Amino acid sequence: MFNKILIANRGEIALRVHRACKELGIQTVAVHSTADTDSMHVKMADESVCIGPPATASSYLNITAIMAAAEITDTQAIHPGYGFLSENADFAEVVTASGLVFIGPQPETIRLLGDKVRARDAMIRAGVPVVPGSDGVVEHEEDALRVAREIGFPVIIKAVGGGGGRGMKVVHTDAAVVSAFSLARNEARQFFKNDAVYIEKYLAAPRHIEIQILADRYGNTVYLGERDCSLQRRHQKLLEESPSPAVTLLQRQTLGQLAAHAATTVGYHGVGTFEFLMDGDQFFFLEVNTRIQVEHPVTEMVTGVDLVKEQIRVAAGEKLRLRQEDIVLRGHAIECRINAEDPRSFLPSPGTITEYHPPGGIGVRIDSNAYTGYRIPPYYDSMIGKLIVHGSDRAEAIARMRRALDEYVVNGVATSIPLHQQILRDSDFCNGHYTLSFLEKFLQKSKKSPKT
Ligand code: MV4
Repeated sequence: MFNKILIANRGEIALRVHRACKELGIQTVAVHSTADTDSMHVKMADESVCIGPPATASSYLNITAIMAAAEITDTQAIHPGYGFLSENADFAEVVTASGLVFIGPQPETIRLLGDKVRARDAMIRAGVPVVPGSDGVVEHEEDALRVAREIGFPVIIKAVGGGGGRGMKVVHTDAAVVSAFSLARNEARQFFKNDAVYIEKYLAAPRHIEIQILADRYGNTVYLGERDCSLQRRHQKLLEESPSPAVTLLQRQTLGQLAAHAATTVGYHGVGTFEFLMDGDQFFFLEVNTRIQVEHPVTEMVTGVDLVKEQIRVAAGEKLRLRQEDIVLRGHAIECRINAEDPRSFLPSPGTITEYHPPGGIGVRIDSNAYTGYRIPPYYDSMIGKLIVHGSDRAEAIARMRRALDEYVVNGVATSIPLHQQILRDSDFCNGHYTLSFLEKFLQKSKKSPKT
């Protein structure tokens, strides 16, 4: 096992990783920008190194500065958290080439799965269902039109280097294909420095279901159930739950076994997430996330498995101690992301938290870097924490989440707490009847009849 890990991140995930390290007897090194000197992750770590000015390009994305911090602190491994450098194959390569351990899959695996066409191809070969679409990259507009007509409108044009929703174009007619094709390519070139695009059948109102997997270096892979992440606005997830109210036991087993098998075929190790769209009772593979995800706690709450500790253990070369039959789902978990933002306009609301009192009690977990007096810097994302509850079933988890949201005091900045309180009282949400388009409709509804 490692003696010391550098955590190349900030905010709640840096704290989350620190906590796993402490339980494993590992020393931690925090890195931070000059905007984060007073951050909780810096206060809690055993050592800290300032790696640059606030701009992420100069600090949390600054590979040279992070490697220098690792060098001077005599670190053995680097945990990238989520976002920032977590899915950057070049970073993973630099870490490995410096003789350190990158806590994540191998650089080649990150590169393979980061290329959405290669990933789709690998999944087809592993027997995983994908959305009907083009056979690889579409090079010319004539081909785009032919593929679109073959699979039938609507279609979606996606960037090979994309993910997370940027640079996608939905097309409904022949006439719109040509302009959308060149627009998608231009955006892809700008955002991802790669103008390659591909085409899929567009599913209008699917659910977003993702399977958590965990793999060691020796080909042992387990799946840890699914998360339903359909509740999102413009690709920003707001609330996640596990298990999904829409997924049956048989579907969970089938999809889980497929994901675990596919992970093994690409030599995956570490934690990973297989994203699927669920349309009716059909599942279609979208992409693999090669990082620990924001919403991992709902899986931890229903499985009792500490995913970050397991991630560190397999990165250190340990064999998986869990077999599939050891993974038992118990009860129901829900996570609400608490953002410092206006619940109506969704604009960030940076500033000082004048009063902070998190909820507590049975089945309540807070993963947050907030405290009374904390000044939220304007440079980074607006998430100030996550409220996760566990209950014996979905109804108890919902009641517990309502109770915990009512207890949560965050003064001085606007937060998404009121929005969550409204969602937790919506009948479609409470019945489990919601898709990716839920929130848009919900916000229109609440505009017409504002209730508190
Ligand atoms: C889709 C889709 C519908 N049909 N692909 C968005 C991010 C990227 N991971 C893929 N995304 C989507 N791909 C087909 N063929 C709808 C989405 C999508 C979405 C997916 C997951 C989570 C949130 C989403 C929000 C809007 C659209």
